[in-house]
Amino acid sequence: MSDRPNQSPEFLDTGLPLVSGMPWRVVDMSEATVAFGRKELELALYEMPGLATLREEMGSEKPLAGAKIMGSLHMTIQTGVLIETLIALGAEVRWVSCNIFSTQDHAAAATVVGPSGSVDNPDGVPVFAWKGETLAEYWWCTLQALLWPGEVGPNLILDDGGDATLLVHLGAELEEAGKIADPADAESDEHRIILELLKAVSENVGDNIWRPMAANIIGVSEETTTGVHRLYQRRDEGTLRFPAINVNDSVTKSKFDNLYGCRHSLVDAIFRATDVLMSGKRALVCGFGDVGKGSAESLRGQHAKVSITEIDPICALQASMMGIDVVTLDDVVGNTDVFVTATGNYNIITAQHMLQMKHNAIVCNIGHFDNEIDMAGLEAMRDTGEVTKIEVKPQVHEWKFHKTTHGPNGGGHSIIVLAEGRLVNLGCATGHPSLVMSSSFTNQVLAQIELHRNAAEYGRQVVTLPKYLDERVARLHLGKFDAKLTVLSKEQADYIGVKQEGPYKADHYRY
Ligand code: NAD
Ligand code: 9W4
Repeated sequence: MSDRPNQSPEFLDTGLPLVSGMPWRVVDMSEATVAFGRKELELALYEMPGLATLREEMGSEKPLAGAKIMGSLHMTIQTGVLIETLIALGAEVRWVSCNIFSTQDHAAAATVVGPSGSVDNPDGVPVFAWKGETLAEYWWCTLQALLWPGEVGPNLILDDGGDATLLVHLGAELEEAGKIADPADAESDEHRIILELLKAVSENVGDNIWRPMAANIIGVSEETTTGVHRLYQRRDEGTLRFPAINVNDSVTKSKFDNLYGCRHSLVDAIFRATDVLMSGKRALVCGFGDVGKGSAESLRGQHAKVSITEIDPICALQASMMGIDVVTLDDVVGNTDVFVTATGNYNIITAQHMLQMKHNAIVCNIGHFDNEIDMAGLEAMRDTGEVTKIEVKPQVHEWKFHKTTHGPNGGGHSIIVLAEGRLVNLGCATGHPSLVMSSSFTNQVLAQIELHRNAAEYGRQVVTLPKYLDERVARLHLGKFDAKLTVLSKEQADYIGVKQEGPYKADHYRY
């Protein structure tokens, strides 16, 4: 950790000065950790051809020269490759994680040191992130990355979930209203921390911080559904202060994040957690959207007998056309070995369902972040002594029911719950592989370049990247697979009514 002296008061109970002036803050800058991070960054770059090719093609042109990008996105190895690509294209960058648990500390340390720096003389990017931040520390980190030394702030945001965008907007709104944030008005613990931060800034730094910062920001690119949803809300309310590019809905982002990523990481997570053979087992995937489709394929790849549940007849018909049985959970709950939720909905597997499951059935969620499986119901049964929770290892728990009679020797049965009912591919494995993230992050880089060049043309709107850029992201990845595209002749292009160089499909086309 760096330890520059500072006069600023401590922020809440973080032990950190509100405005730190620290050049970065990560938790482990040991030589071994930095070397491990650097090696993984090198390996990941080779698996992120979109980013590598953008560096080769545009590195000398520096299309991001003058861009000051504040990034709020999981500080992982793949994100390190994204950050170093933005730098290679000429940007200045400051970074935080968008989740208190998602930082890979070796990635954060190696990104601070940079490719040509050393532990004693870091030469990389100011990163403020570590695994296991408190919420107060999390918002402190976000503030540090937004405060740009010698400047009013960044001119671009790269956001995942919308927290950086939120802080700038709330700050500017309070300043405009001439109000000091009142933590007593908070709607939640996290909201109170945000209001404490804004109050502390106005009292200790000034009451004209956020307005100039917001005015200096020409745009934001947003990674996820949640963040995009918040942006459309602001756009509709007329409170959005700068244009936004919705990266989430690029085809090359969503297919990779939802379908191919989960196809890779579901079984990976179950294996790392349990080492149980999937072949021949009965597996049930609840929800057959892209995440469900990827999950079902993941399990079918292991020759599990996969069934799905659906509410939507179109998705149910798609499953039928793949030879997958469409069933209801109630009908199969007693003879299924592995349950996976992927609906984006809540309360899919209830405690009542769990009472009926086979002994040692595996239960996990890869969909909405924490309530597709009714863990609260299970906890309530634990309070009454009906069930005991036994830790097998972190993220793997046996829940032993005492009142059932279909367990060993007619006693109570157990189930194995992974990742506490949260996203199993993140809790029990390491999320998406680099190649999947390459597709998402290449969209991010193109979005940042587009905003840096043309933000003024967009107004305060939320837009997706034009299809020719989505196609460009795909093109940038084809070489990795030795894929050779057929070139459309002029006559063929005219015949189907497209340009030879694309885009090849109408905007409403569903891939
Ligand atoms: P989607 O909307 O395409 O698919 C969800 C499907 O679930 C839909 O077809 C819907 O009809 C069905 N469904 C809804 N309620 C149901 C119910 N009660 N029973 C059965 N089916 C039901 O969404 P998606 O893109 O597949 O994403 C699903 C969830 O996965 C989202 O919450 C998303 O945020 C999350 N996600 C997770 C990861 C990951 O890495 N773990 C990656 C991407 C997305
Ligand atoms: N990760 C994460 C990891 C651990 C973890 C409370 C203790 C998402 C996308 C990418 O969210 C991510 N532990 C948690 S929550 C949690 C979240 N808890 C909850 O109890 C444990 C995450 C994107 N991504 C990849 O998928 C691969 N590289 C990437 O950048 C990363 C992390």
